[in-house]
Amino acid sequence: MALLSFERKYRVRGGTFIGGDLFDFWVGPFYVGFFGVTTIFFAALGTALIFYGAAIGPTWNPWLISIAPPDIKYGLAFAPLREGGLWQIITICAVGAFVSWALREAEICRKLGMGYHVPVAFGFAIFAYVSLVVIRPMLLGAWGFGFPYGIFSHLDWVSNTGYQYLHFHYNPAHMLAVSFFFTTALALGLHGSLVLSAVNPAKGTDVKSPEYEDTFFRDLIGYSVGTLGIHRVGLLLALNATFWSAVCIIISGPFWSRGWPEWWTWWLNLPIWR
Ligand code: 07D
Ligand code: 07D
Ligand code: U10
Repeated sequence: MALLSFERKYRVRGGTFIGGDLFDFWVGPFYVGFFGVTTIFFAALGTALIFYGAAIGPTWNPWLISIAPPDIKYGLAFAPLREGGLWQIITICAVGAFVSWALREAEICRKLGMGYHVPVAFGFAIFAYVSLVVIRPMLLGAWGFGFPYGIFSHLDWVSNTGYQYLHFHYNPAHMLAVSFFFTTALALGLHGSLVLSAVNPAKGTDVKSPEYEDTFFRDLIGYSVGTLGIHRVGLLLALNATFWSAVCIIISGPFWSRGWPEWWTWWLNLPIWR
């Protein structure tokens, strides 16, 4: 069935979590739904507030615009708008927009009778963001520990926060996260290239079946995880990358406040060296 006629066929009512039929329609290719409206609301408000922050700030240079969180002295209280209050409302808008987007994905899954894998996966990205601007600041007792919203300023925050622990590479959860990110890229490189080599071969040659893909890896490394399995592996790798990222930043401060190299003294203190 052609894609456009398939879309017409599945565009039927139902599957919504909330709002019944009210927002159960499409605008062009986009499904709207209750959570489409809340997405637009939070995203529009958050973006408008970033523009407002830029307007009262020192620059319109897009690389340098920055909306900073409140000073640590405000703790977990609301701060005045110009002293971090904007950052707090923008954070609420961001969480609102991201969660709305995930729920809109889930409604689309229900309409199509599909699994919830995509919204669950996006949930891990939201978790990483929330760990940076909600969970860790709350554990440390001040919103001021969140990162500033600006292209370069957020890089400064990452660098400063890293050096606060002397050598962030020694954070064991950071090591796991980095390794999972690298492995995700390796897996996607292998998967993309293998599929293209089989189903998009040189002109005049036949498209190859999955058995060829399996055989390639059995010949090469003695085992093939299979054509369904590689997608499970990919998802698992990507989710772990984000999950261990969230862990590595949540433990930095709330659960380990010294330099990360020092954490490894447990290794030097193992009784086997004595
Ligand atoms: C390709 C999907 C499309 C998404 C894009 C990003 C905005 C921001 C806002 C002017 C893969 C859209 C960007 C909406 C405009 C204003 C106020 C996804 C793709 C194209 N970062 N980060 C970038 C975000 C954090 C770090 C680039 C967001 C943490 C480092 C872009 C968040 C830490 C580097 C960006 C976030 C961190 C970057 C490219 C949220 C640890 C780079 C992103 C909401 C995770 C790189 C100048 C990309 C760069 C970069 C956006 C959080 C570290 C501006 C939205 C605090 C070290 N980050 N980032 O391709 O070039 O993502 O920076 O959490 O080197 Mg960042
Ligand atoms: C948080 C993004 C969520 C995004 C969402 C969606 C929009 C809409 C709209 C396009 C998690 C946003 C959508 C806005 C856009 C349109 C239309 C993703 C998030 C919800 N590090 N490090 C990480 C490496 C060093 C430090 C993570 C490598 C130094 C700190 C990852 C190296 C020091 C923190 C990672 C390296 C240091 C991190 C980031 C190498 C600095 C964190 C990925 C090779 C001196 C952060 C949860 C991530 C973290 C983090 C990789 C070096 C410090 C594992 C490869 C030694 C302080 N680093 N790092 O988390 O864990 O993505 O955040 O040297 O906070 Mg690191
Ligand atoms: C994968 C795959 C696979 C495929 C695939 C893909 C993974 C099996 C089959 C998909 C992969 C690709 C296409 C590859 C490229 C993708 C990437 C590199 C990832 C990064 C992507 C991007 C950078 C693109 C990002 C673009 C986005 C997010 C779209 C932006 C769109 C919007 C902001 C609109 C969203 C729509 C919403 C929220 C609902 C609908 C709303 C409207 C249309 C607007 C009008 C609003 C209303 C009608 C509601 C009214 C609103 C109200 C009342 C509130 C208003 C309030 C105010 C304050 C204004 O595995 O193989 O192939 O393809």
